[in-house]
Amino acid sequence: MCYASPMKRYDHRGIEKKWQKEWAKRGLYKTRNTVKGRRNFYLLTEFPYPSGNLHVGHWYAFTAPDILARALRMQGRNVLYPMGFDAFGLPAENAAIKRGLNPKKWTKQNIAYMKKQMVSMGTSFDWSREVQTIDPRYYKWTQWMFTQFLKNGLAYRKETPVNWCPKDKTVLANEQVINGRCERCDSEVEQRTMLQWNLRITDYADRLIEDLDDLEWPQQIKDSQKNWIGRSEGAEIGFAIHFDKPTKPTQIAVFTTRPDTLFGATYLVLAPEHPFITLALTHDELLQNDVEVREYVEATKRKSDLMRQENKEKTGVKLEGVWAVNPATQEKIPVYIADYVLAHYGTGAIMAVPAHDERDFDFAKKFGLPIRQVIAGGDVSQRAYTGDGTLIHSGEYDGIPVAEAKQKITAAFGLRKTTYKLRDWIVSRQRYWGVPIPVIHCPRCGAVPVPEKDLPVKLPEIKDYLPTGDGKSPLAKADKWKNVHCPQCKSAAERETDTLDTFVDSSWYFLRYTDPHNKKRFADAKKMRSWMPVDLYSGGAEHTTMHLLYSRFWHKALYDLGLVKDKEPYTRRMNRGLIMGPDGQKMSKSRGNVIDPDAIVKKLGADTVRLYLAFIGPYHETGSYPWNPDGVAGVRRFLERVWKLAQPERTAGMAKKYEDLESSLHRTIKKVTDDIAALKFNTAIAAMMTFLNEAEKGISHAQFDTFLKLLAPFAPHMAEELWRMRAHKTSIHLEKWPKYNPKRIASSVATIAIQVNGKVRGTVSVSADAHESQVVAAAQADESVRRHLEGKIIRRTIYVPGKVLNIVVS
Ligand code: ANZ
Ligand code: ZN
Repeated sequence: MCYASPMKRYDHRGIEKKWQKEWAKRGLYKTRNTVKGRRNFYLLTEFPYPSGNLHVGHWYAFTAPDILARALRMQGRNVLYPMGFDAFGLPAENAAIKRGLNPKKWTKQNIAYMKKQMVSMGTSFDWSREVQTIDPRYYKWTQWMFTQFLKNGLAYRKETPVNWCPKDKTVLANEQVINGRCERCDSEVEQRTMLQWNLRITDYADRLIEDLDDLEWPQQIKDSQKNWIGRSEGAEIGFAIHFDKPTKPTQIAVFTTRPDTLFGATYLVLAPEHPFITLALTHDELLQNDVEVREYVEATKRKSDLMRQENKEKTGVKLEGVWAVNPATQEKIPVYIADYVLAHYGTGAIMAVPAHDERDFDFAKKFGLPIRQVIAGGDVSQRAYTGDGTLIHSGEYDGIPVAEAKQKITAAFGLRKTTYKLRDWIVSRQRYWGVPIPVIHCPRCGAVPVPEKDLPVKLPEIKDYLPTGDGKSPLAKADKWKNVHCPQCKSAAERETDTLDTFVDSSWYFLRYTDPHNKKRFADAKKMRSWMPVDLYSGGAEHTTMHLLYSRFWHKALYDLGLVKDKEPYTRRMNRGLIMGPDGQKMSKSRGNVIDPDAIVKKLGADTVRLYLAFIGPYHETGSYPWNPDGVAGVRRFLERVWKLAQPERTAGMAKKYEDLESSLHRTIKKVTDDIAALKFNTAIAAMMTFLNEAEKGISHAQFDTFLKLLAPFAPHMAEELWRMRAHKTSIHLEKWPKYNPKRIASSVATIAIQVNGKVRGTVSVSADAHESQVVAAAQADESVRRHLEGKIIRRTIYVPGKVLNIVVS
């Protein structure tokens, strides 16, 4: 008999608040460095800028790995899943300035709010390990590491050509310039030369490439880093330079990856910034057209390297009165300056081979220069031939293939040389909101690192923190702070007033999580040992050639100084996908397609949003997934059905096992377990949905308990509520993960009758949920069926799942 008992409503709001409080009170996610019998797992997800509030992307970044963290804990691992804030830097500072607020106040306010939001997601972060890069107790160690680098020659100060953002009034790293524009504010970037602090990342170029081999990273991420580092094997070849005026000849070296084409070099091109030009312009009798040259040099200054590399009409100026000699042919060839040759790549000079290089071809056509083919294999009348072949018009080298000729011509005329696209990392920022560079400039001793006992150099509170645009940080005006005595000789000296790039702050934050309160070291060696290297690092694709590369370099530098034990910080890396607006476009305020997660959490609950985001696509792939309101409603309905099924009147008296459901349950356990491990949260959820369909026909108490445990990492609040409703006294999140019985899975075998053109010809045994294609394959392998298929063509198949397969042949 059935009584309409008042069913408890699924009140997500009450439930979620209640359990979030309770978990915090019980310290459920406090992580100890070691726990007996549990292996450690370090799961890291990139920490956010305190921009104001969390968007859907943050939800995706934090809640999906949270599923893995929770599952791993139930599976017996000791999991570190920490969180913090990358709180210095331009975005926060710009936002504060826009609102007329002090950056510190603004940042702190945002952190407080965002933390609340992160709790509202039901994330299992251990907040006792929170790291904020603006905390002097943290940046003391950022500064300390910088001083170690300085003492060991890894940090140096140099007049450096830099990208200057006129709006943000600061230097930008190459990585922060996108198509000639500032990554943050989209202003066109200018070129300036400034005295800057650099880190020697280029010293690590080879190791940054080679050590990728040992990492379990997607190939695509490895390739991006390799391309960014851009190692080129080639040769340096010297060209003699002669003048029309009676002046002593000199030499210019070029870098080439095609020494085999030397006989086809019909002119030289120098970057307008090449030191030879600077020198020639001070001896104006050398250049017959020095005015024209000077003008071109000036015009080039207004262009960024990226603009110069764009494929458009070539420009340049011939140096009148100057000649080069091709060392292979002894021919006199003209010398040009052109902005397509970059000053800071290779030697800043090239030998131009128009027959075999596209840019040189375009240039030669425009300036009427000779095009001499030296590699057979293609036609060079319309365009350059860049393919392989054997040498022609190359004297004694004729008939030799390209690869061999490269070796031979290099040996005869030049030196082997490897060049990189990667530049040293400029870390000076002329901004207030950052870590002060811990250096004191002394007129006698030079740049002196601030001694450890005087660290941290605290960022002073100043009134006028607006960027000045004069190339100096606002700290330059903080006289009281700036004027100090030299730590070495005690003379009057000045502090460095630039601050560090925020990518420095984030280059080691994951080490601090292992020992966040240490006052004596950046982290205790033993504690680092228990967690490092990070087992899985989840992040955004935009960091592939920035943070991800910088932090690998930083880690290697620490490794070389004996400060960490691993060569690489992250064993596995994954770049997650992007959540798009419902229209499939990138979410943006101007498009009006921004989804506000807070509103949905209020209406439908954090569990729904978590589950929806986990369901939206495979987590380890970098696809883009449009937000679908129907999908959200769908997962909410799923949760409501779970809720309903849990009500006492549904499971009352269900003490006996529902045998039919048993094998399905075991299959679901296996599928959810495997899929979580593979980060395929979407198919894990699909499996739970399938299971629910069956369970609604009848489920026992024990079976339902097992199901709840599978659900717990995904919908932690609901799972906890239902668990406790069922009179369990302790948290479901402390339960052991269910194990499946392989026998139970195997027992779910179905016998399928196989028909050929409507007549039963045999039977096959397959797993009950086998796909049609699997059944067809099994049928084709069956002896008695095969006899009826021989010599025939399968036109189509009709499958009644679990029962009959009809194969239509003719
Ligand atoms: C002669 C030549 C002949 C070249 C040929 C190419 C093809 P990657 O692979 O990117 O390293 N180059 C060298 N320095 C340059 C600079 N500062 N600015 C612009 N271009 C520069 O490219 C190396 C090639 O780019 C070099 O090889 C040089 O042109 C050019 F059939 O030398 B090659
Ligand atoms: Zn001194």
